[in-house]
Amino acid sequence: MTQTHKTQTPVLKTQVAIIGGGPSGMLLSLLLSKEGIDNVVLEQRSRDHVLARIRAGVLEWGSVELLRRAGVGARMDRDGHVHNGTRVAWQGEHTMLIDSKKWTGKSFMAYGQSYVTEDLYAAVSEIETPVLHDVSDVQLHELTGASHVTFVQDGVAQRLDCDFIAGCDGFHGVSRQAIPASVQKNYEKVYPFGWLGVLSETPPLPDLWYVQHERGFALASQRSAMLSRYYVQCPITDRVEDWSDERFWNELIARFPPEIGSAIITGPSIEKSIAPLRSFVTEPMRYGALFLCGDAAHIVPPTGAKGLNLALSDVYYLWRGLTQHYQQGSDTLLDRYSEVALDRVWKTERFSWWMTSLLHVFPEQSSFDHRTQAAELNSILASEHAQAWLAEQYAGFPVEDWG
Ligand code: RFL
Ligand code: PHB
Repeated sequence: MTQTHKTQTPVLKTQVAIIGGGPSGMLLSLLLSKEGIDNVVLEQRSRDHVLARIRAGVLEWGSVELLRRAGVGARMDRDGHVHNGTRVAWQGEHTMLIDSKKWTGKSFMAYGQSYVTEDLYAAVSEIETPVLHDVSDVQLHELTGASHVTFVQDGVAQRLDCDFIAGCDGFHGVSRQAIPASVQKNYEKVYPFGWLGVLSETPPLPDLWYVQHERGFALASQRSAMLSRYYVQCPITDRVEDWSDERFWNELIARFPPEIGSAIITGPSIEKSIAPLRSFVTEPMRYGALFLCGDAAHIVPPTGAKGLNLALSDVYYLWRGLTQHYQQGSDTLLDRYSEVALDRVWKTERFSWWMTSLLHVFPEQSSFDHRTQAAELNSILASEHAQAWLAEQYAGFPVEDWG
């Protein structure tokens, strides 16, 4: 990053301006810096705020390998928990293993998004790439011309000139809004329920469990040997205050088959929050110099554990494209970015929607719908082909090996 003063406004200059310092923005920054590509990250919140967010917990093997390749795999490999499959229970009695190792050769890793983000922040600050926190009023300009970003930091208006802008600023960010409505098409589905999540300092169940029950969906996950993460489907109108710890544990356990529910070790919650569920895709993911990555371009309901993984595969495609641009002077990969990323996005959107539809109770659901949901799970249990297909999708669609 270089700095000049044209008028009163300080003008910074870089090759790639990255809007958003979540996992997408920070991984992209790290990968670009390692290729010698100059970049600046603009993040609206403080570093402490970003690192305190509790979100995803499951990394596909492709994500694990990408993080290792970026040089941030050491703590993940030490503290993460490798799983060869995940379990599903339904109607309080049936169970099945989605054996991803058997059907795809791939495992997955339980390792919290907050740890991934911490590892990325540590690596980026070590190589001294600028990450500007607490910036406000970020605006994108001239996306098909002399692209630049303006923002305010510490009350001072600034301008960042750049070749490219990576919009990594999540679903509520500004980057997506900078694409003219005439070229943008949005697809959206909002689900009529939420997930109440609880973090507790208790030993988790050994496996991840996705649970369908007539009382609603439940999920048992983990962060470490002494940190559990659980979720129950709840009405979207509920507030966290409606859910005492006692009510949460009773509801969670009631949704599991009794022999598994009785193994859940309860304790005080250390975090409790309600998340809405949404499917969303914007097309295209590129407009002029702007490339959208991660939640800025798409949202999946968390039932398949895919949001962070999709964000990381977008970053992979963009990193390869930008590297080709700067090192080989060719834009063939950048020109295909939107098409290639969206192919994987839509397959994953379909899977996440399907897992959500299969495992949740919908308000308008009839007894017929409830029985066909159970019949679908019984059909998967009875078919090795269906189990293999489910395992392939849970393990994650291949990331096209390009560049
Ligand atoms: P993020 O994490 O939202 O980061 C965006 C960053 O941009 C900043 N920002 C701005 N900065 C500058 N100017 C602006 N105008 C800005 N507006 C926003 C924000 O402060 C923030 O720091 O997006 P990113 O990097 O694309 O990462 C996406 C993931 O966070 C998300 O997909 C996952 O958390 C989704 N997700 C899961 N994904 C998985 O792969 N596996 C899981 O097991 C999983 N579980 C989950 C989840 C998401 C959940 N919630 C809360 C919706 C479980 C839950 C409950
Ligand atoms: C989590 O650990 O937070 C988690 C695990 C699996 C999911 C969603 C969230 O599908």
